[in-house]
Amino acid sequence: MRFLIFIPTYNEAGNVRPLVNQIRALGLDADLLFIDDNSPDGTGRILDELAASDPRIRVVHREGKLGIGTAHQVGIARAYQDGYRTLITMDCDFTHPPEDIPRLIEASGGWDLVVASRHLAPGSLDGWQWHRIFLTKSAYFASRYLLGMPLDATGAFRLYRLDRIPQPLFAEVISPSYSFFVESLYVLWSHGVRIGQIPVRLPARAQGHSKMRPQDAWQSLKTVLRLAWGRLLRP
Ligand SMILES: Nc1nc2c(ncn2[C@@H]2O[C@H](COP(=O)(O)OP(=O)(O)OP(=O)(O)O)[C@@H](O)[C@H]2O)c(=O)[nH]1
Ligand SMILES: [Mg+2]
Repeated sequence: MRFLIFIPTYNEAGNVRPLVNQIRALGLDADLLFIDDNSPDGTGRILDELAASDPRIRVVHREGKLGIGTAHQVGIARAYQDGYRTLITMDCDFTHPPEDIPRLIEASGGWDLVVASRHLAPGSLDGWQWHRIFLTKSAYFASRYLLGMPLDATGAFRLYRLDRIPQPLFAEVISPSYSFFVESLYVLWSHGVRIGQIPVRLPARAQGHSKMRPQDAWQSLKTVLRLAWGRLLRP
């Protein structure tokens, strides 16, 4: 089964090569798509070198930091356009271990979308800073009790069965940044897309720095409240 793995990058110069090597070591029939937002640390140049030596790697360069949500929108649109039936999305910083990709694929038979969940196995967030654990748990609580969606809604480690998800649903997702994740999951969920989960243990970021700022968490909370309000008003 040929599929696409999409990875957005911003200042991941130390991570891209080892990540590609680890994914390749799995021996999957996968093409890779990166979207780099003109990373000041030269990630885009390294990606171009990787793409030059591997025809299954493609790189989209955008002129500046346009947000992780819009990067995922472009990645998803490209995947549909290029006819992939399955799309996997993940971060570049090894918080999404490549060795879990086969488990996502195994789980995808019965679902339209499979989400890696940090809330199913004990110790999933070992080694994370307390404030990130607090944010992740709060987001899970909000997703569960405000949106009625008992899912790990804020993570990017996902498998989309594009052959089963109508593309126009993604046009309803408007968040440009981190709130893309909870919004996209809610939009798909509320349109009856069948969403499964696999338990994952996620290590903290290996190298480089987080791009998530306090205003991104605040924006995600505002998005949840907007969606919850819409849910209340729904007939
Ligand atoms: N193209 C693009 N990629 C981005 C942008 N912001 C973040 N990324 C990438 O999206 C992925 C997730 O970003 P992170 O900074 O790791 O966010 P996070 O996982 O919530 O934060 P940490 O847990 O601290 O790592 C990484 O691969 C980043 O390089 C952006 O504006 N544009
Ligand atoms: Mg990260």
